Amino acid sequence: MLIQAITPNTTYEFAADVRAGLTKPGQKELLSKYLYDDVGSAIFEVISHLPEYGLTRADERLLRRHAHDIVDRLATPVSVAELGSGSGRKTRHILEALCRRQRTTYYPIEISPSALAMCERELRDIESISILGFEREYLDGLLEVAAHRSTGQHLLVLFLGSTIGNFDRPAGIKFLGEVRRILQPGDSLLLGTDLEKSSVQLLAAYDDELGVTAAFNLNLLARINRELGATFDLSQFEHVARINHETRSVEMHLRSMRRQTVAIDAAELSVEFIEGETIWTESSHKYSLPEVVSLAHTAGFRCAAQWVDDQWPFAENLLIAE
Ligand code: AVI
Repeated sequence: MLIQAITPNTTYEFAADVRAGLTKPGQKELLSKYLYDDVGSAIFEVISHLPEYGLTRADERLLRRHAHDIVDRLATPVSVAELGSGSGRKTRHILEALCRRQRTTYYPIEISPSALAMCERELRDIESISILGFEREYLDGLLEVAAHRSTGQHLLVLFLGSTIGNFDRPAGIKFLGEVRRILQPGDSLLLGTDLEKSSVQLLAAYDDELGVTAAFNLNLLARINRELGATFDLSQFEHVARINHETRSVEMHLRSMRRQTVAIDAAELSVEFIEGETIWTESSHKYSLPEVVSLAHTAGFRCAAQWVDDQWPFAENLLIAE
């Protein structure tokens, strides 16, 4: 697999984002994309196996059960681009169904080089597949993939695992609109969305008994210590999951257990925390089926089909660019 590398000044950008988030008046925050360094990505992989967190298994079940139906509905010939490929395990079902019909090029787009490498290892044995990975942000990568397409070649974009839920609703619609602008009419987007469920089920999923999600969240502070020379004492922060009924999301926070000051060298910053104050690190928005149809429409897609899991409320939505 060819991985097209970029070398942005990521430490500088990370430090600037941390400074902006921790000096915000009111609620302090850190961007959820920084949860996924190599350690965070490995912990997320463990989360996906937790009994309380059914999301990833529902996503995979749907893809396994309906891959042929999904592929039958696509305009062909088609190449596949995936936004955030992760390990590639779920994608195998779609790629195998497609490779039975045609030789297929698969473009995983990932900011994590280790995830790209893992995905290549997972999928390279599929017959009739070519894999060309892009170490890029989603939209930059998709622009490059679109530039590679030949005349008459359609694109299927995969945005699985309800990653869309980590955007707030307006940002999610804006993002889908940007994806749509890169596509051509008849191209498709397979969008995974976690559906609304009870608060009890959500709190268990985002604050599991074993403390894996807590470790995933706290790793963000450990990462800032490692990469930006900060002095966060991890034993003085605790993971909190809370439901936000207004935004229909579950939020992750890190709560300061006492009054404390933390220095962050690379951000030239010293931050004060009062006891009980939180840093907001992630929101996971939950959807209804009609809402997905309507947000797809707003972004310039027609929703051609929805498949819903029978064990964990989750939907795979096939959207066609109009
Ligand atoms: C990647 N994303 C869809 C996960 C979610 O459920 O929002 C990330 C996650 N955060 C805590 N657990 C899992």
